[in-house]
Amino acid sequence: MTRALLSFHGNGITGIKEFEDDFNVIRLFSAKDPEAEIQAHKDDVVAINCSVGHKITRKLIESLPNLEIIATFSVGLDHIDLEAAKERGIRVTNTPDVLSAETADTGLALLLATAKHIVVDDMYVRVGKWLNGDPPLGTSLTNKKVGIVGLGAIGAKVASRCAAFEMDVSYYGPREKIDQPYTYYSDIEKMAADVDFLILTCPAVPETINLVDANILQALGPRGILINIARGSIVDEPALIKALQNGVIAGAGLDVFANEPHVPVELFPMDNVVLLPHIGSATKETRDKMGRLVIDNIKAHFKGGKLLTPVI
Ligand code: 8YV
Repeated sequence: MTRALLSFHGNGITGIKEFEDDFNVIRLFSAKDPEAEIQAHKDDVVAINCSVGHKITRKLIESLPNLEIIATFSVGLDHIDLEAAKERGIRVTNTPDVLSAETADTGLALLLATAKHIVVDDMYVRVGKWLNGDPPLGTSLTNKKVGIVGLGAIGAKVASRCAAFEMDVSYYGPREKIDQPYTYYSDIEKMAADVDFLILTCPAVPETINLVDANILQALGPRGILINIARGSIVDEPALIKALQNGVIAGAGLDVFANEPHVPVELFPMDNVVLLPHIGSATKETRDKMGRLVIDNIKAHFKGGKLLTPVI
């Protein structure tokens, strides 16, 4: 058997060439008929290299009898059927930590851009509107309250950045973290009612799907701004659109959407939203570190070594 590696993507700037010494690399991302490629190599596939947006379903896992490891180029795992992998004893790795600071920076960029109208004001200059007067005023961050949903590795980096901006930081999550200096809320609705900015950094798991619904947006209120750098599925998107249309909240900065790369067209004409194409971790430096981790995890597995960042 020639060992085959199913690659759903090119592994960023790190690339997948290094795999060629050890595997027959199946480049699904450039295949004419990816499904036919999978079928043709199904008995040889021992590893999967995937990322967000590549659904690693139970059906796919079960169709690959010799699969040993799934390495995802992401910290998020919501695209992988972990139960199915666990049942078969298939190892799963992700890319935590190396992207936490980067993703937090993107969160702050969105927060600043939304509150201070950076994107619309850039356009204000370019289209010559400034010649007719100054644009509407923005909103300060200093001394404002920010509530972070999920104080994990990324949330903690968002928190320390917000603290540096002299904001009053609180967080919501399944449990209080006594080593953290920020105010804990066990009730997200209460926190949303108390803060000016709500920043989502939690993973997409069954407990967080549609966590931010019409009630939470109502609680955040007409001066509140929502920032999402987590997953689109955490927000009830139709409810968010309504809230933005009706002034239930003041604005939103969104890096993630429920059905990427499709973004609800209702958001396009709104000048109180900033929309990004899921660039949380997207810098050369961070993507290179993520690509390296994917390669090193797969190599370690087949050398019988310890996985660097195991999930299961
Ligand atoms: C993706 C992300 O990995 O890590 C995650 O969970 O959402 C991102 O960093 C990136 O968009 C590549 O698909």
